Amino acid sequence: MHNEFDVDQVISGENGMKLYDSIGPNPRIVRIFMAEKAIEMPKQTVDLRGGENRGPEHLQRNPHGQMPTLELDDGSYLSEITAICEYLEEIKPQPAMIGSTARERAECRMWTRRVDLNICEPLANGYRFGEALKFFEKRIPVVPEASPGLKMIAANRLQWLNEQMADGREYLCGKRFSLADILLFCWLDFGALVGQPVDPANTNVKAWFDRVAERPSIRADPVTPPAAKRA
Ligand SMILES: N[C@@H](CCC(=O)N[C@@H](CS)C(=O)NCC(=O)O)C(=O)O
Repeated sequence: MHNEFDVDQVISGENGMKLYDSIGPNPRIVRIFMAEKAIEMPKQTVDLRGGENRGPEHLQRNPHGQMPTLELDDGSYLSEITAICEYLEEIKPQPAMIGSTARERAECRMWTRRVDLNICEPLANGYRFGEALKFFEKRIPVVPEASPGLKMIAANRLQWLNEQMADGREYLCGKRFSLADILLFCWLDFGALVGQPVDPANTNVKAWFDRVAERPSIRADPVTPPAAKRA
């Protein structure tokens, strides 16, 4: 298994890891995280639109049938984007995208969890149970009547975040660009394509979004159209 002394191999992609990749915000988050840390590895595209991620071969990699999934050098697999990013940060700690100290790491995890639970997940499920219902109803349990409420929660918590950012911070963790920013950015970028744009009244969030959008890692990996046609 890797440790932090494998850094050169991690950078050169000779480490035996492989990213099972696809369209969608979650794989994009991991790709941007890797780009920020200059981590390269082979990628294998899985056809999410065609449902390959729900087929037996991918289910054996990730029993949740979701994307992305990271194959490790011993042939085992990791999924869930935050777990994948935590693993990559541990084997290549610099540049730190989670944190260099216990305090920094905790701060990033706090913001990652806040935006994930309160904004990204409700936004995603608002879309899956709404515009993308026909696409997702054969894949996951769906609750169509929850869609408007979930969208309302995401919008409400974004407004809350806008108030938090009135302190003039550059990024969610102050001056540090981190995993929390990548996660939120990718979901808001996607939200704008599926009927959940950021309310322009959230001027602090909008300024942060425009700042993050200029990063080379983001510009090099633009948002892709949603997999689902409108229900
Ligand atoms: N909690 C998972 C979510 C993964 C996820 O929902 N991935 C989407 C792509 S953005 C997916 O696989 N969608 C297709 C499907 O569920 O069939 C993570 O953190 O990785």
